[in-house]
Amino acid sequence: KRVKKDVVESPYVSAISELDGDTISYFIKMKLRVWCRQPRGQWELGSIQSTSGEEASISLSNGKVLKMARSELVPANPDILEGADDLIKIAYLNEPSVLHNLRFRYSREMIYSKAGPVLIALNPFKDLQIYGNDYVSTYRQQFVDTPHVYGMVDAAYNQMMRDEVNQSIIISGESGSGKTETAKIAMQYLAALGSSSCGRANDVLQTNCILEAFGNAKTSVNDNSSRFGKFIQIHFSAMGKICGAKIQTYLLEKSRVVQMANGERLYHVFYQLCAGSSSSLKERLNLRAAREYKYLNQSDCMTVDGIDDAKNFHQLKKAFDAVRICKEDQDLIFKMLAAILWLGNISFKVIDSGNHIEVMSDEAVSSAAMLMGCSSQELIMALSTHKIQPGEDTVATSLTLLQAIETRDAIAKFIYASLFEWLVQQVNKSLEVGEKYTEKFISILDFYGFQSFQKNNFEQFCINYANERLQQHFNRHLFKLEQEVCESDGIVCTELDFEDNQECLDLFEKKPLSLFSLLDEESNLTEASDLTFSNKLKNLLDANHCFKVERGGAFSVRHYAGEVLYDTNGFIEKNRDMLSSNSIQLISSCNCELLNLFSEVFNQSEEHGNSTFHFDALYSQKRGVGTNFKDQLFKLMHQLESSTPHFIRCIKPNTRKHPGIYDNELVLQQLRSCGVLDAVRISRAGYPTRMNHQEFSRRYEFLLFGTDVPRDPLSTSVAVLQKFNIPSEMYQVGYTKLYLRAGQIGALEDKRKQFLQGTLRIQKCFRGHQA
Ligand code: AOV
Ligand code: MG
Repeated sequence: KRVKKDVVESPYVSAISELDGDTISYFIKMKLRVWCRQPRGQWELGSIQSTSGEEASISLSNGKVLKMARSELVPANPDILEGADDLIKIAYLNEPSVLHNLRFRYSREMIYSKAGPVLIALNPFKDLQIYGNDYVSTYRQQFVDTPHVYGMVDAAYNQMMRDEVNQSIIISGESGSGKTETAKIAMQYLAALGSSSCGRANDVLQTNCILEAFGNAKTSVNDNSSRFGKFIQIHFSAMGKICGAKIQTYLLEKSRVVQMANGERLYHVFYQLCAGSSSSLKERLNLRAAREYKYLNQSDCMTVDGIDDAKNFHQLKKAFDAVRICKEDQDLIFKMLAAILWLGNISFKVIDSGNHIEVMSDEAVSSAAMLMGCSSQELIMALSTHKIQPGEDTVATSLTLLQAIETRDAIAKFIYASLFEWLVQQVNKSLEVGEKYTEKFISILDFYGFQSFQKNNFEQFCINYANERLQQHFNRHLFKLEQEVCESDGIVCTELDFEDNQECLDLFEKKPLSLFSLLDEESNLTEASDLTFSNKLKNLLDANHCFKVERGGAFSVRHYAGEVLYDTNGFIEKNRDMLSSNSIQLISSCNCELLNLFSEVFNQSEEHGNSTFHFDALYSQKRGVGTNFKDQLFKLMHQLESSTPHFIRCIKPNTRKHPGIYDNELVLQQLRSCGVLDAVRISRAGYPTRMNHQEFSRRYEFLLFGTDVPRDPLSTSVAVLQKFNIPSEMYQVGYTKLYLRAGQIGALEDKRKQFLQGTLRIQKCFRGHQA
């Protein structure tokens, strides 16, 4: 189904335009409640007192009376719909109504709402008493059906057990919106349902502690920000017990090993190690306090309120034990971390009138060398020289200061990233599911949301591409789901129009002229730079509708969630992610089990022609970080597509990380970019109000008084609709539910109100007569 452009740019524009002029006229005629747009863009509730021409005079709830243009008014929903737990139930889907509804619920600590099949989770920024064993059993026994992560996970679990189909829970949202917490809440629920005597469920929960220590850090936005994407499959036996798990991680933010912004921290584990290690470990690692390490003290932030690094270090060691990482391996891990910290303290002296450097031979060099298992001299050579091989003879040239710093940092980043990957492998080995147990699984995806900053880099480029893929999955699924609902309830489906973002995806991935393939092509040229890359894009991609060349080597992409400007600075280098041949040689020759293991990737890359780039191999075609990520994502999508998805959208109600504050603008922008409004639109296109026949007849049956009231709810529903002359094109009658077009429920509510007021008047009058 194709395609209406405005849907993508702003779901709200189309949501609002759903309300044709007639609806507003009706509201004006009936003097109903409306939302009025105020000068600064915010909305106020009011009711229409009188109208003349294009103007209406509105009385606001604070008593003020305003004159407003019709175009500044949108319908408010009848009281009965206030705080609806599903946005689909809102009769008039418009910006202020959706925001008001979520705000109404948030102020009553109802942080979860549905938008059709999607669960919306507003971050409460405080501990709510809505989790734990009692709640698990309440949801397990289905005593309540108020929206909750537990409810959604329970449905997934039941579906898995009943239909034997794998399930996935896809969580997205901005940084700090609550994805990781939500994923943990989901895992807790599964662990509670699926725990057995073998204790696997607890082991699976312990992985969170390890991954968070190594993959999370304090950022300016979130004190416990995940700097990687995570996909965990939790496997269940035929009896529904957890029998293993498998974790896949994506795009760890490597740069955070060596630098961060002020007020932020590196990965938690560095601080944990410094704060929590025993004196004997400290001695073995020659470990100092955190503030003595340059990587750590670049920022003024060493500790975080509410985070106890020493305590977390003990928990980390326990978690290592739980997933059977032996003490020797634990020691090796800590050694690598200490080596990275000492590498950061290595400094350089500029010689040769500023052109070259010398490594300061001090404690930093000797400690780093000792921990890595090489001699100080070998480390110094790797950090200060670059070998070129013209023919047989090797010529070593001295590096500049910038090159030396880059080389040192590249080694640190390489060690850390390899360590992270290796750890995930160890965890996976420990939680591996034996062949004979392989049954079904529920996977949970905790992935970075769409990002659009003033300046966007290679990281945002990859992350937004991933979101574009997930969005397509989301849209296609909802569309399919809606059709299934219609079919099973025996009604005719409305023609849905939603934008498919294939064109934007093609821009990224369709060979030969795609952003990723051109980036690899350029990365493989020795003389390439970010400028040659951006020129190439300009020449070859200009015709694509989703692509625009911008000034200063930048370009912008029209994503489903809005246009994003990317700065090509650093693209080539980050895509190559290379290590100098000197560094590779050093790492391979170190007397350290882990480093030897990590260096195997270079041998493999030569054999298989993929994996990482490095200086000496630039002439052969290598795949860059971008393409590898794309391939990883293809696999992920394949896994998601072969499972039944459940979507959770996390929303951050304020940027101050405070409970109780709800910032309309901020919420709105997130609802847009996570596609929630599209979801609502798709799910309610045509017939937004859905009520089952029992509910409907219970509420409106009495309006039929004086006529023969039919017995069954379905006939009652139809009789009510007919009595009030609701035109037949305004509704459809399904087997289980009534489907009403926008505005119809409001009209019926008015009838109901008028009728009740009439009855009240008659009663009063009657009593008056009696008196
Ligand atoms: P994120 O995963 O979405 O950000 P988190 O899950 O780390 O966000 O949540 C951020 C913080 O919000 C947590 O540390 C909690 O303090 C609070 N929080 C979130 N959800 C809840 C909840 N249900 N109950 C109580 N507090 C909550 V990032 O990983 O930065 O994208 O990269
Ligand atoms: Mg997170």
